[in-house]
Amino acid sequence: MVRELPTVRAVCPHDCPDTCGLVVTVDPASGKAVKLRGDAEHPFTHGFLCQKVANYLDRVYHPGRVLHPMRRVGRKGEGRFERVSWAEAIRTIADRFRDIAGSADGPQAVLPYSYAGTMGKLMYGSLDRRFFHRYGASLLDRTICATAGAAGCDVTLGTRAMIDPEAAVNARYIVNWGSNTAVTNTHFWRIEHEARKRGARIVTIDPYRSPTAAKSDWWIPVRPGTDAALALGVMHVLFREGWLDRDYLDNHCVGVEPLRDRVMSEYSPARVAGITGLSVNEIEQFAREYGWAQNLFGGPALIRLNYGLQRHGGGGIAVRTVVCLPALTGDWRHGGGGALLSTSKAYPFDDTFLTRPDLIPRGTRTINMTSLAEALHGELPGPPVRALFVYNSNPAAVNPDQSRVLSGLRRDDLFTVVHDQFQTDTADYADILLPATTQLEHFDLHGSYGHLYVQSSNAAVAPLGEAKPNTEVFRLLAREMGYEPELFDITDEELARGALSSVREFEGITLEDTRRGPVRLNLPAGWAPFAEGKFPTPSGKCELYSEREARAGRDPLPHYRPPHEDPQTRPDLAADYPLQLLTPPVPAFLNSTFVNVDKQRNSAGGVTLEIHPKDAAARGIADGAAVSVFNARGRFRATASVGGTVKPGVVVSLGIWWNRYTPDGVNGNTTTSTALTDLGGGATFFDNLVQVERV
Ligand SMILES: Nc1nc2c(c(=O)[nH]1)N[C@H]1C(S)=C(S)[C@@H](COP(=O)(O)OP(=O)(O)OC[C@H]3O[C@@H](n4cnc5c(=O)[nH]c(N)nc54)[C@H](O)[C@@H]3O)O[C@H]1N2
Ligand SMILES: Nc1nc2c(c(=O)[nH]1)N[C@H]1C(S)=C(S)[C@@H](COP(=O)(O)OP(=O)(O)OC[C@H]3O[C@@H](n4cnc5c(=O)[nH]c(N)nc54)[C@H](O)[C@@H]3O)O[C@H]1N2
Ligand SMILES: [Mo]
Repeated sequence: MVRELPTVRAVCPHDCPDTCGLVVTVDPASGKAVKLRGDAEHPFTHGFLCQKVANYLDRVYHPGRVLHPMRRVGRKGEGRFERVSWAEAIRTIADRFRDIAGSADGPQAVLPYSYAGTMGKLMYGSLDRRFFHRYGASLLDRTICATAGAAGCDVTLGTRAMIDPEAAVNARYIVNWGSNTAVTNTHFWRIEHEARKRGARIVTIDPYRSPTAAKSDWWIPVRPGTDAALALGVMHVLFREGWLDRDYLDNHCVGVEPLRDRVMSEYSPARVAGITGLSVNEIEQFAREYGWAQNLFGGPALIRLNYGLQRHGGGGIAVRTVVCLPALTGDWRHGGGGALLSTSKAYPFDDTFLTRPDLIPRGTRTINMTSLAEALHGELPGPPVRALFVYNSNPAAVNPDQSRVLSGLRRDDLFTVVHDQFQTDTADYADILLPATTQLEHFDLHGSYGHLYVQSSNAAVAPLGEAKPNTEVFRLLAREMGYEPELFDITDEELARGALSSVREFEGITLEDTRRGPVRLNLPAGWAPFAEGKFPTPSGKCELYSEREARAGRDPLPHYRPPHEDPQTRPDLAADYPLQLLTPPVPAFLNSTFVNVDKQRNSAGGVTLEIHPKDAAARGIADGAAVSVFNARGRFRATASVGGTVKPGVVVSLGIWWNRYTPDGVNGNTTTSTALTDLGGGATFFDNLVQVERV
């Protein structure tokens, strides 16, 4: 009887704000996990799991799991391997690392490459960082997802835009801004829904009629990359009509007058309409509803902004600009009002202890992960990249300018190690492929970027085959390299205990508590960090005007910066490639994770291209036709889906497919560029002009 078997509490490790609590049932006779469900007692995720993780056992017990260390026998990219022992694999890597360190190129010719395959504190970044710091490898700037928005928020607020997400039930005007909340943050969508039952209106600003936009009360189809202009137009109306919280502006903000002058002279609704593709009426109505939320809907406005608006050349300034809005209306005063990007900064984990930045040799270079194509082709300053160590990431599928990433990975003189649970597109290029444990096979400690609970994930089953957790791989490598035992002979539990240092938010929270279930940070219910100003900026205020930006030689005020590839400002480029392509994730996948699970891939269907009937007709493309999507960087095939999910001039192809499952072996990232955002050096996946033709 399954009901009587022991259960273990775990946590979903995936890169998603919800960080769900899991309960895993284990059959002691076989040592296998036989059932996995959501933790009904979890105060934020309430036992509901997305379709991907509800089927997590399909991933754990997938026949494609890498179970032993392997060595490449075929050509790079072919994916042919033979089994070797862990001892031999570790020795091979250490020998190569020692060789490189002793050569004229030095240890910086080794590039560690990782992102958020798991969000667990230990497996995301702990002994791996210590190892590469100790070795002296190049540092990696992890920009592929969130740095533009982080930098943008930082200018205005001094930290990420955040509130207590559970308090959002009190919001009465909720704006999903570049956020596919119903798909990418389902438990917060549930809260939005609860607020709607209490009278809230839900609006979604997105060039794509995403599932979230479709379920909202109002879809505002802004032109890609123009969100800052829209926010500035809203400010224009707020100043013009005097729909402002004067007291909040006077006491908690700097730069009100210069901002007013800027928006009154430069961002009239008529000009903003021309930039954003919205009508003057839409802009005026949105400004009125936003500025008058208290009167019209009986509660504060909340902007749930996310990543869509960040992935453009002006993504940093767009976020900086949008997060000025709640200061104008004073919505920060009210629990559940204001703006929410990420709660990650609410967790004061001791990352210095985990990663030991003091070990980094002075003068070590940093490589921006978004520039992997350039790094692999020797186009960055410093020594060539001679060895690449990939874990928690699948750059062959997720990185921009894919053709050049793949040609870089094909280099014969590059030594590539991949540590993963599966033989991904990237693993096909590995010289050494190492088997990784899944979340059910190791212990980890979790914060969240969508709620305020600390959790531990307990190991439910023994590692499958010879799989090892990330921490263990670096313990073995450190031992082989002869590194100091005091840095590496530390258990995962000891690492977790150290990360939970005794700062206020963790006071009284022990590791043992977190192993029994989610523990809320010591923050009051309805936590509203900026209710009384107290912004962690240099001035201590919300910086509408930023002295720091001025000193950095940038415009100190919010402004609109067009995308790199903007049909309005780059008519030369648009003459050949007139359509703005967006490639956000399909609900069945988590970035490129789960693409190899049949149930998920079948539910995703195939590679599609959503296109407006007018753009389709102009190209002789019928619904269901095979099309080719291309620009100067690359070309991929898709099936046309002609309809009203996009405006003319915009096309959408959901991803992120593994290349091997696409019609022609490359995914949408074959067209995306490695150009960076204005602030934060972030990726610009959605800033991408293409042409489409019938095949
Ligand atoms: N199911 C599922 N959930 C996920 C993920 C996943 O892959 N699958 N990924 C996780 C990760 S790593 C992240 S970072 C988050 C991402 O979470 P979100 O930011 O919510 O997700 P995206 O789909 O990347 O982007 C949101 C929307 O922005 C729109 N968009 C594109 N360009 C613009 C623009 O210029 N302006 C505006 N206003 N909107 C624009 C897109 O059309 C898209 O619908 O989700 C996490 N959750
Ligand atoms: N075109 C386009 N490209 C995008 C995006 C987009 O919207 N459009 N989204 C971008 C975003 S938001 C992000 S965050 C990135 C995501 O890019 P990545 O961080 O590379 O994410 P995944 O594709 O999910 O790949 C994670 C890999 O880590 C492995 N893994 C999981 N757990 C572990 C573990 O414990 N140990 C080890 N060693 N490996 C593990 C998984 O099996 C998987 O292969 O992609 C970006 N790329
Ligand atoms: Mo992400």
